[in-house]
Amino acid sequence: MTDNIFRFPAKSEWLTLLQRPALERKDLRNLVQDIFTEVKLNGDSAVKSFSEKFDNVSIDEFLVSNQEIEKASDEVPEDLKNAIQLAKENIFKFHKSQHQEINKIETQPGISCWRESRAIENVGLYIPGGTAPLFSTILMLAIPAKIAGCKNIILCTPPQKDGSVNPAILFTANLCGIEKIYKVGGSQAIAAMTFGTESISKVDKIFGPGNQYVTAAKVLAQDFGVAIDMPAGPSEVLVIADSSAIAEFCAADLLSQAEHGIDSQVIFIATDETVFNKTLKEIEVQLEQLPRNEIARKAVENSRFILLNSVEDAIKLSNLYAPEHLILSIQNPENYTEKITNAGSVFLGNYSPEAAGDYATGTNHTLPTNGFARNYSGVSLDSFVKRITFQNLTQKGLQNIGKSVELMAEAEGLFAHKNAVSLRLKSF
Ligand code: HSO
Ligand code: ZN
Repeated sequence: MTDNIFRFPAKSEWLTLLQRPALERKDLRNLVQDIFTEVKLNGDSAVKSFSEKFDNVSIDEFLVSNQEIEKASDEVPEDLKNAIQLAKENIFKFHKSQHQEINKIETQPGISCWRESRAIENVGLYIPGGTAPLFSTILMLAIPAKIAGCKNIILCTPPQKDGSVNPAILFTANLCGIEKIYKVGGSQAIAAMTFGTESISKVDKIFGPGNQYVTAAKVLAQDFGVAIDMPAGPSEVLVIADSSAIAEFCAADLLSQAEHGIDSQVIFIATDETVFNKTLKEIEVQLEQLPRNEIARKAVENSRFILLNSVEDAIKLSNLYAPEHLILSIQNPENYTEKITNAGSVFLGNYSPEAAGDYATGTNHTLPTNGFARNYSGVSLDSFVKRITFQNLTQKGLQNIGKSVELMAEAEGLFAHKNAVSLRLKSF
């Protein structure tokens, strides 16, 4: 791990040392394009054969039945159900509070302008299966979709080898009121939601994480008029620690992101040498005890451990990196929040682990990765609505701006535009 450790690097080195490992994006476009063409042409039968080919599972009925949902509910332990319920309530409260009242503005006497939100009607949620079935992501997507008032919310998730779906996924989807859950994964699921098939309906926007095939398919879906939440990249956390930080906590936070995947990136910046050294040791100790130790170790190898002189510098460096998650294990963290310019979600103080936000504080865990925190927000209620602008002009309002519009239209050479105003002005 020693080539990951940087003690007091010069500012001129910061950018290079923060470079994310280049994503090994194989050119999947052609493969995904072929899948799209097939699914568009042959619907369910194409989806079925791709599931057989890529997931080794033969599914005759994609739609999960009520019996399957009931069985899943019996299989989820009561205490886990209660935990999911608690998370649901907090996520609901926070996302409900994001609702904005209509704000009518009179830009000039007789001219009022306002915006109204309308739900995106048809949304598709993709939930990966794989080594860690992320049922918590269902809460993060379905709850704001419901609050927004999306009419049709469908969910696709890959079946396990025996054709079943992880019970916690089914339980959570049902708890959130998702009526249509389909056992379909991979690019074929994204293609099905893009074009619609006999059994899977076409959607307007696709949300959710996935492997590189799913991400490539989501990117391609946009060519067919379907919007996406954001292109998902590997998970990241950046922890800033001063002398008040607790090394065991820092190590645990870093490893909690590292265990997501071998390509996860964790960055540790300390301003105190004792905390720095202790955290490095503690990572080794905790790694040994983790069931996903091999995954987490690989991610740690890709990561950076940096010692700096001040919290101010640490925040500057963090802003340059634009992490998906930022943890401030420092004294009086609230004094620094204004200085944070690029981050997906921020956790303040020693008792705010990222894991709490991943599941249950109420904030959304679908966040911008790979530097996109510079220009994207995480998923929120806004992600499930469009905003329509309205304007209403009285005679007086049109008189107030009429001359200006005429002049501008004429200057652009657009006389029909000018006329639309002139005719009205003359009629007054
Ligand atoms: N940390 C992940 C979200 C997640 N964690 C789901 C656990 N379950 C997003 O980067
Ligand atoms: Zn996580």
